[in-house]
Amino acid sequence: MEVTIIKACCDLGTHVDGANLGPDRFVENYYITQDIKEVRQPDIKKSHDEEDKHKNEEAINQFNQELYEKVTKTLEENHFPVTVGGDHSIAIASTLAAIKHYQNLGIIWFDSHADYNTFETTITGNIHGLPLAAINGLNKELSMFHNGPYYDPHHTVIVGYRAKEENQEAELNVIKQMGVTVFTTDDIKQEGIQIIVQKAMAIATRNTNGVHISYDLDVIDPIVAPGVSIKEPNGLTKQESLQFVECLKPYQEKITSLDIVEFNPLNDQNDQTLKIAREVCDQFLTMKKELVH
Ligand SMILES: [Mn+2]
Repeated sequence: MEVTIIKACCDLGTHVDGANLGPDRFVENYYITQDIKEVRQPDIKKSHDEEDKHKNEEAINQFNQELYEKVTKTLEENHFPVTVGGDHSIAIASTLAAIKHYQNLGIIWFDSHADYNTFETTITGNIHGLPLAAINGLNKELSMFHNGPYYDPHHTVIVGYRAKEENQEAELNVIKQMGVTVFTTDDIKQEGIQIIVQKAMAIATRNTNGVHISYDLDVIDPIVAPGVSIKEPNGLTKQESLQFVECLKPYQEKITSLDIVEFNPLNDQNDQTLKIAREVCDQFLTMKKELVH
């Protein structure tokens, strides 16, 4: 199966600058033969207004509409889309384009944060804290370019969660009410990544046509992957973060689409994070190449 890399150059979803530079750095001198598409954020002044709970919403929606169209086109060409971010708000477009195409998908959100805020629970108003709730059909303002279907929370799984945030209780309440499954970093440390991937994929594949994988690099410990916008200590080892993809291999036919997000080259040291991001991408490229459709 052919793969297309879609560069989603956007950092409007976070107050930290630099994630918009991630995709260019990612493909620079990276010897891949895949098709490349790109979307660039509009040149606006970022909102830093504390009262603003919808920071840069209009520009993000404009960006995501364009990205949605490019991912849709990629799927129509029968290519496997790898969307490289960019902050995680870009996944609203990539994931919804995938479910539009396949109609009924599960999702694995591999992330140290739940990204499950609503406009009611968010304290910062940074939209990269809201995308997973948006693709479960909440925060409708963020998906006006999409007329359904949405991801069913019962086939939505967060893997690697460990963030301690001020509004954690409110966010976790929404997750619980919606029926999303959460496996924490502690669960991975206790049970091993293989068991957790098996459990997560059982939930995401049950009665669905496939699974989207959204891989946020901040799930990895910031000591080995510092090149992200929001660092969460006590994360996964480099080995665990690569094993995650290895463990997905038995399910390769089920995997429809991928994001690799939150690479921020301004925070990286000696290209450590860049190298891991490319290794993750290489693993998926190999996996999909072995699949002849
Ligand atoms: Mn995220």
